Amino acid sequence: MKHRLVAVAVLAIGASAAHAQEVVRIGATAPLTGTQAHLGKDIENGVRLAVEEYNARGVTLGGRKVKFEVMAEDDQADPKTATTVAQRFVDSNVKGVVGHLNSGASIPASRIYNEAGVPQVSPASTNPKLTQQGFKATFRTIANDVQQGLAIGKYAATVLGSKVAVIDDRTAYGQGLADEVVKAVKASGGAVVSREFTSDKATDFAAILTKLKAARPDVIVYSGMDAQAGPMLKQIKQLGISAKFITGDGGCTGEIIKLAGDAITSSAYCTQPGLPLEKMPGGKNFNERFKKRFNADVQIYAPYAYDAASAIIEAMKAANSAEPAKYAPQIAKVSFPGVIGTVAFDARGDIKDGAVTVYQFKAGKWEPVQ
Ligand code: ABU
Repeated sequence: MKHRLVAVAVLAIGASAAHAQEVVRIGATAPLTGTQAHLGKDIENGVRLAVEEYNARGVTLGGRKVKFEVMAEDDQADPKTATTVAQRFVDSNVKGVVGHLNSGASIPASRIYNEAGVPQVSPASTNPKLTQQGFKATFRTIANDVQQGLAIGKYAATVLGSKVAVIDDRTAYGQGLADEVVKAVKASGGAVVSREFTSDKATDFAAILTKLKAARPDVIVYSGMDAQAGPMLKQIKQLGISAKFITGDGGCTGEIIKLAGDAITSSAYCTQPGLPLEKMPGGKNFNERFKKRFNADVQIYAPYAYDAASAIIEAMKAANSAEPAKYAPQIAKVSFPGVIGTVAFDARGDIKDGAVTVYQFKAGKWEPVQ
């Protein structure tokens, strides 16, 4: 009798061990409060959708069923907070991180991930420096600002007008992109007639716009986020400046349309690294699943965040392990059909074949023009 009880107990323990799931934590970080929260939530939701769909399909690593869990953290678009968040992820045994949104957050945080050996895949940080540091497990699923700056500068100088004024927000993203724009304007035969800067917290642009007006630009390039670009468009109208306006992905959102009100017209343009959502190979289907799950529209970065989380999980599957030391080298080798297209990285960790799309504001929304 005693032997039978022991046997039953052993069987029960064996069965529960076989069913026990190993929890694998994936970090998702971006500004989840403040003026960029709509973009940060877009990233968090993209990661959540990927994780939920992999969990539903079921993933087994090293013979054990795993359950992926998202640990979401607010970096407040702040470089110092981003490093605190990065350390919190490392201390919480997070196996991979999707983030950050802002280049100014991703770059300092990447040092902490690199030292701890935790892979980082940014879905939004476009400053080229992020992947130029020589870190082996730093990747991004979005084209960088060398490509985006070239597209903006060339389009501004050759299509919108040869006299170009450039304003940036002095963040790693804004300043880095503006530098690339200036190079491209000059290379395209245009002239930079004014170069001004503001900050990513500013709301009043009257002084720099008044100064810039005197240079009579054909086009104003704003390199920063929608929270500044929207009010800036209003103040451009108030000052009677008739120049065209173009901004990068940080301002290429639905939010800028709300913030600018009737000051946004068909003279406004923007760019996004990547294809329009409806032209991404998996875009239409992703959009439907995203809307159904979150009752929210995709802003910009959700497909890139979904594919970033997928790249981490596909690499774990290839390594048959969630241990960063084992699966990190596999991220460099992934090649799978993502929402945005084929997800594969070059030797630096940048997405291969990153495209840039130019949009014009028409009939109440952004329409791709090139
Ligand atoms: N790519 C635009 C916003 C994010 C960044 O700082 O790079």
